Amino acid sequence: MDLGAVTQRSALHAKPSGLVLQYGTAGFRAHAGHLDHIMYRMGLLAVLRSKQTKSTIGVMVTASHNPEEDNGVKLIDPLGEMLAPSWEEHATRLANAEEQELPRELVGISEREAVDLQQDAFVVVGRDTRASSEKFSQSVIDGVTALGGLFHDYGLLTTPQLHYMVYCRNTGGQYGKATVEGYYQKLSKAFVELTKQASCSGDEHRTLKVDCANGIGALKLKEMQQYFSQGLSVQLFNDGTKGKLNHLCGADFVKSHQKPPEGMEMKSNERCCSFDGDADRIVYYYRDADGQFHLIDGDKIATLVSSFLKDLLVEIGENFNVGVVQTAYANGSSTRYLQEVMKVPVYCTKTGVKHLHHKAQEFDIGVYFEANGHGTALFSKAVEMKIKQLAKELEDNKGKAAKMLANVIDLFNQAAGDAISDMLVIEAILALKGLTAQQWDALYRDLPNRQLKVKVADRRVISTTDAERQVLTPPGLQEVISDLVKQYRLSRAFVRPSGTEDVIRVYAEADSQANADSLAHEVSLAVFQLAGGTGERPTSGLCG
Ligand code: NG1
Ligand code: ZN
Repeated sequence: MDLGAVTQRSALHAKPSGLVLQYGTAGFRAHAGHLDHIMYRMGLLAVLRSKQTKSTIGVMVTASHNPEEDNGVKLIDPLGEMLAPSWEEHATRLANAEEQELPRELVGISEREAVDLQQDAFVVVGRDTRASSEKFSQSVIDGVTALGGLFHDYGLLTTPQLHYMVYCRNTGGQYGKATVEGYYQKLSKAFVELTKQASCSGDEHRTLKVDCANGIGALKLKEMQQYFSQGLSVQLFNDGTKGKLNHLCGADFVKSHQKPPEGMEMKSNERCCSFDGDADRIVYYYRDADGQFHLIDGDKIATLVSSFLKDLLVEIGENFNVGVVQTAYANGSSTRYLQEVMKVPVYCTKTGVKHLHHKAQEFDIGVYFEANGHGTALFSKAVEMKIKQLAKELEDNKGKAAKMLANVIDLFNQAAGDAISDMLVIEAILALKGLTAQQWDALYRDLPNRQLKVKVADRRVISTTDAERQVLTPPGLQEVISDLVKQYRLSRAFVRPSGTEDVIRVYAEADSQANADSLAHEVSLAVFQLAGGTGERPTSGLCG
């Protein structure tokens, strides 16, 4: 390890002294002005991780749905997964080491993780469309080369595309070709094959309006649409040519405000969807004949997907174990529907896709979605092989079902939640089942809910247990929340520190919107009082 070169180059990416940042739910996120040293150091860390795992590691520069002024970075592990938790700690330590401590910290990590420094390192880099991202990806590359690592810069990519590239490269191309073209071809082929089997449905069923959050999704969908146009035509809005990234649009805006994005014309009963800023989340929605807006979130996507998969499994007579993984943010109605009507086992993990992803890997087929629309379905290797073999052997309806399953496996991004891949899966299922958005929405009725944010002096004062559904500290807060919940029907509420923003998040649901709003407000007040709220006391009617 040439520590001289590392230190010398680090001076060009100097850490503002005293600045402390943490590797959170999705890597580092902060105002772009605070991040250059983090980028350089994540380049360094990626080299160590690559040497240790003897694999290609990914570094993605993005802050997803955060405002344009923010940015962020996360590392992608060999199978396209989120970075292992022990390395998140290394990331935080490395990020917070003052300039003179940097070499010692690097040596410490290498020793603790038994990194063979003679090993080659290869890092792939991708970035979103933020103004600061290009320069930041250069800082990452500076870090990679300072430690003697080799790299490939993919330039502009959606986050899930970079996960896909990492997975392809570490499976010797078995999963697919590690190029943007390879990604388009693999997904589009599976989609077109699938939709060919749909009985002819009217044109309106095959047109979809997509709000791209003024982000990278617009560029990539524009490039990709020619590959799948046989099965679907997409109309792009908020494509980045006029509006600001994530501003009054995108999946996060639509989900948290429960209203349509600006910049999209919606006629009644038109099927619409929104991506977030780095295209790893998707939510659907429509207006009914009375002009009322209806949101179809990640929970309903998980329900649609798992019911489709279960039907096909019944058809081919295979009894694979299918599980659905959610977080505490899943709407209570969705959990009830999955368990009681669909008879699917449902598990709850902590927020953050790495938790859901790992849980989903325990099943033959694991479907996981956060309510905000981030998710995918995972198929074990054995199941994939079996289904692909049945697709060749079986005939008639069974053969048709097995072929559909084989294509669905190829269409889902097995490395990460992916708005483009999920969109194509959903469109294929709706076409095959002949369902409109309204019919899909009618599977169950969401319980009214509200999310709020509370500012506190130090969000670490709140700790949680039971997959974040119960508060452990500060003392007394859980009792207050439990008492408040008892005052409403069909109610539930919980609070947790955000991993991507400096706030406490509050969630409440109840039998009516007014009650969900009121419960969320009362819980916010309790958080403000018992967990060291700062600034103005929460006022009712505020939307998080
Ligand atoms: P935090 O800020 O930790 O709540 C948010 C989302 C997560 C996840 C991450 C990463 C909610 C309530 N939280 O995390 O689900 O998607 O961002 O983007 O939606
Ligand atoms: Zn995202």
